[in-house]
Amino acid sequence: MTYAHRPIVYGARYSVYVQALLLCLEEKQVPYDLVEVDVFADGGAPSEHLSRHPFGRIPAFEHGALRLYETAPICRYVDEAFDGPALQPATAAARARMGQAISIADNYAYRSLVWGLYVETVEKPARGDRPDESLVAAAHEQAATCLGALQQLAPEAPWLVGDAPTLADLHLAPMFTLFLQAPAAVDLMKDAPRLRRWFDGMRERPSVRRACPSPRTA
Ligand SMILES: N[C@@H](CCC(=O)N[C@@H](CS)C(=O)NCC(=O)O)C(=O)O
Repeated sequence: MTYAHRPIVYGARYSVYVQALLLCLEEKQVPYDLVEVDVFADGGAPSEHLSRHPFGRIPAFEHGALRLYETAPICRYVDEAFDGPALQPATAAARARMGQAISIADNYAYRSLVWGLYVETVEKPARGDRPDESLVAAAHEQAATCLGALQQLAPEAPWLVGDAPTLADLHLAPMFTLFLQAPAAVDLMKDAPRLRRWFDGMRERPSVRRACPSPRTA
């Protein structure tokens, strides 16, 4: 399929939020351009990026005249504006469940799984820095709650919220790619066998292999 405008993603491949959007574009088989923006560069986000994203985060997105930021609504737009497999469930109840999983990711999992466990216990030691143990302890507790909550969303389903992958699976897979490298993940995942099976399925998807290479940070 060709489109009048090729979407542009502003961001960096190491970002879990950029990866979630790239996964969405890959699953829909939409060609896109990625314009590199490093918000962690010395001095913070480049000033021209603030016109795309007033909070200086990545990703930002353009499609023709439409400019968007915030990953969840961008992904909903991509799913609805382009051909390809539907990435949102058909029923209102299942769509609400999908939104709930995405909110868990944004409000609780990103901080604990990515920053509290991956960055503190994998990335910091790799660059010779010591983890902040109080931060790690708090993240561990929050991570356990996140895993329990995610397991309960659709206890019998193969994907996070049902019988087919949705935007929720794409939103969370990049966060899990980092989290699973943290030493604490071994024990935490023992209590989350459904999530283990889910992630084993996700990591086999060609989109995940392309969009979630192993990491730098967040
Ligand atoms: N709520 C934003 C979160 C995006 C986000 O936090 N991106 C991170 C990279 S994964 C970022 O830009 N961090 C820069 C910073 O915290 O200064 C979204 O959904 O897009």
